[in-house]
Amino acid sequence: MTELAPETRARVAARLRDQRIETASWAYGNSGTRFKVFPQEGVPRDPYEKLADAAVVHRFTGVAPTVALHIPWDLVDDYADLARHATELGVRAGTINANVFQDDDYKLGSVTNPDPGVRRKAIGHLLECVDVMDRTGSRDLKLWFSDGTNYPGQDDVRTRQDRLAAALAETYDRLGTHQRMLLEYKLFEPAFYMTDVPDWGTAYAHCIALGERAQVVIDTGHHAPGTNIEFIVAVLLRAGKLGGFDFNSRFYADDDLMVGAADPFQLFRIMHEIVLADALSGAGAYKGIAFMLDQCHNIEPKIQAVIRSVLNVQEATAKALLVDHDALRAAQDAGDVLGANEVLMDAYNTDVRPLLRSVREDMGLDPDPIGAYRRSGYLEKIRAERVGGTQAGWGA
Ligand code: LRH
Ligand code: MN
Repeated sequence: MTELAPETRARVAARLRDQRIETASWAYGNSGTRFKVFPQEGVPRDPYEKLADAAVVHRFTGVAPTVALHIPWDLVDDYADLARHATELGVRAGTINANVFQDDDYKLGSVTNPDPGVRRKAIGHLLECVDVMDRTGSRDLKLWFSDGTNYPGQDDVRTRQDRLAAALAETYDRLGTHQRMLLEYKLFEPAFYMTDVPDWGTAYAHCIALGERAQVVIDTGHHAPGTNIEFIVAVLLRAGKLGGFDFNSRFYADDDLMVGAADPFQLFRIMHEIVLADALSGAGAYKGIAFMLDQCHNIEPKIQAVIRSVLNVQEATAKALLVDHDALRAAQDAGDVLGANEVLMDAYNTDVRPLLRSVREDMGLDPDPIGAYRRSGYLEKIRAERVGGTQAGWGA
């Protein structure tokens, strides 16, 4: 691709400056697999320290001003004080994630559990998370349910869907007018026969039944191998039901690796659908799609991995913004199969790193965020300071 025309560069640069990517508090804590959690020096011991690390990501990237919280992993006495602390650090509390997947009572399910007392307890937690949103000023409540069964016949599918619908409706009714419910689906794990919200269709059906402030979240690691995720993006956009993304990447299952690491072309195809629909920023046709990272950095340095992930999303977005939509549409309308594909691949094969470096300079940032972070000595500082106490983790 030839040198960018000044107006193209200006248009793309403006969109990249306005991009907003939400990082996840739990990505800064220890995480692992059922085999092992490898603790790392300098890991935060509480939500305040997690916010400090997230603020460093925002300081060097300029596009990560909000941090998703997970309750009770980010349990504090005073959520308003935590939100104030975030603001002092230059970030904001973002999406509130409920957790009804780690309590002993939820072995046979949380909101779908056969035991009405357990369902009541689970709904109670969802309502408490809305209380937290009221104090942190968060717009979105994200709900992922590990609920499911392991053997055919273990429980009745339609009855569990009824229980789920009732819990979602009660929680939806508790939301304020400026608040949204984001329903996340996942094909399997920890349940291995049936998951109650396994796919976009099930999530979509529940969101339709609930109302306009119920939207679907696409976690890029939650699909069967070979799933065309950008197709789901396009369909949910068209239906006005795409609430956001949990970005990560995977080679096999819900690996929660750095977004774009395993399949940068897939991330580009997803961002192409977003840009094509003018859904990148809240200003476009689609209001407030949340672009969130939901990852676990089991063996790699966590803060640097989050910065790398933000850069991967920026690079995929920049390539998508370079797609010549008019040429693409013309080739598509002409049935020019290879021509249309070439328009897309031309953008994908463009090295956008020089453009992003200059956009960062425009923003008063170091063009090389990872280099700047490594030179900052922040990791050495937290390794020295954060001694003692209990390192944060999934608590599983
Ligand atoms: C479930 C999930 C969900 C979160 C959790 C941290 O796999 O993607 O979004 O609550 O990871
Ligand atoms: Mn997720």
